[in-house]
Amino acid sequence: MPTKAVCVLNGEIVKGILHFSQESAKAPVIVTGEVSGLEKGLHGFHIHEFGDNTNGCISAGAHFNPHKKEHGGPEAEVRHVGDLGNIEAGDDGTAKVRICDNVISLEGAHSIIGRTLVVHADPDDLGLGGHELSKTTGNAGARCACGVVGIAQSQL
Ligand SMILES: [Cu+2]
Ligand SMILES: [Zn+2]
Repeated sequence: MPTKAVCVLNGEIVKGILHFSQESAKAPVIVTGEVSGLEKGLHGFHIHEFGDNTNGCISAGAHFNPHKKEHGGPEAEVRHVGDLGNIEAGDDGTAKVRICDNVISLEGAHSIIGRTLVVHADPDDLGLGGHELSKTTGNAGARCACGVVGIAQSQL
């Protein structure tokens, strides 16, 4: 049985539902779903460390980074575990998400269960932008919406 998780994003304007599925502990995690209410273009998409939204998305802390590495793109060798890159919204403000990632997991030390998924206002420069924030956050700007990743009903 694959392990499944779900995240509901409930920002002021930005909304979404993301589904996570993993066939086994060593298998990639498939992330699918839709995010609406975005400005057209790229938006940083990360797992942040804490599943704490007491002060909105700010309480989620920094990018999930158990190995104390620099920020990077999802395909980069040096990245935070939580670095999932960008999602891209079309003219209608909706991003259709389909990500396959080999670093995040739904179990073990890289588990994202109980942590927060954040969608940002700006593009993640994947660590390459030369901005003072490039190597920590990808300079992705404000947190438009966030939600805690939780265990899903397995039959869904
Ligand atoms: Cu982020
Ligand atoms: Zn990062």
